[in-house]
Amino acid sequence: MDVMQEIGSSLRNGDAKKVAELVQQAIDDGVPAEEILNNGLMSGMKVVGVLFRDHEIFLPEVLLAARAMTAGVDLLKPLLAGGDVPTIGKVVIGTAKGDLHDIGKNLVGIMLKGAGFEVVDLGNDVTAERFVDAALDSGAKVIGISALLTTTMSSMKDVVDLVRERGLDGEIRTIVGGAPVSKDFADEIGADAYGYDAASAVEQVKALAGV
Ligand code: B1M
Repeated sequence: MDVMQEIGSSLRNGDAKKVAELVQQAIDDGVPAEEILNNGLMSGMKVVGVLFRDHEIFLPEVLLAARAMTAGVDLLKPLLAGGDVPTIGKVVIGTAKGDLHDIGKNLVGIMLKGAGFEVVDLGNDVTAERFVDAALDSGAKVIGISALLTTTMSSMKDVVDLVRERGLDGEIRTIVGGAPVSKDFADEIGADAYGYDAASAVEQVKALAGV
């Protein structure tokens, strides 16, 4: 088994210590951070999702896998975010109301910081009011909303609608993303952009912020 497969299987076993050790080993061996993220951690988490869907593992195991993933991502953070870069804009991010999944949203935040954005991270289970108020308070021109549940995708529309209701469209732009979200859904709810993954989120936010 190569180190990427070992990272994946240790993540599936919820062994945060082993994941951290292996990720560090891969970093020391010069494996690019994006490769460790995609071929090790994300691949492992994909399998966890399938096993959970098929009732072969249960919530406590998924929670342990999530902790193991976070341990790995924490080590990759400085590499993904890069060095000091000049600030090019401000973005408010968070996970939609009712949704506690934050690993993908955190990755989007890391990559945005790496690209030079100041990121106001509101965490998870964020109401439409908190998103819009935070953008107004911080002067952010973009709000990024993540959702992992089909049941919380509708909360994204609440944010887009509230931006409109307050007469802020054009001034504050919205981008949505997360595993169940699609470009069609983004268009349907009137969001300004859709990010497929963290890297595409950065490209889209740059375009929205005009930088
Ligand atoms: Co849950 N969960 N979960 N879960 N969980 C899913 C999402 C599920 C698909 C699993 C499954 O059944 N196969 C399923 C949803 C089904 C559905 O809605 N149709 C599910 C369920 C059902 C649930 C609960 C309801 C289970 C229960 O209680 N019975 C519950 C809900 C809790 C709640 O939110 N209210 C629940 C709980 C949990 C844990 C807490 C145990 C844990 C989350 C821990 C945490 O996040 N801190 C968890 C996990 C880990 C998962 C899976 C296994 C993995 C998610 C993840 O972190 N992926 C997930 C299965 C899956 O997605 N395959 C599953 C890795 C992450 C890097 O990817 O988040 O997709 P992702 O982010 C990507 C892109 O989507 C994109 O960029 C990221 C990087 O590429 N992206 C954006 C994300 N946000 C973006 C924003 C953007 C742009 C791009 O712009 C703003």
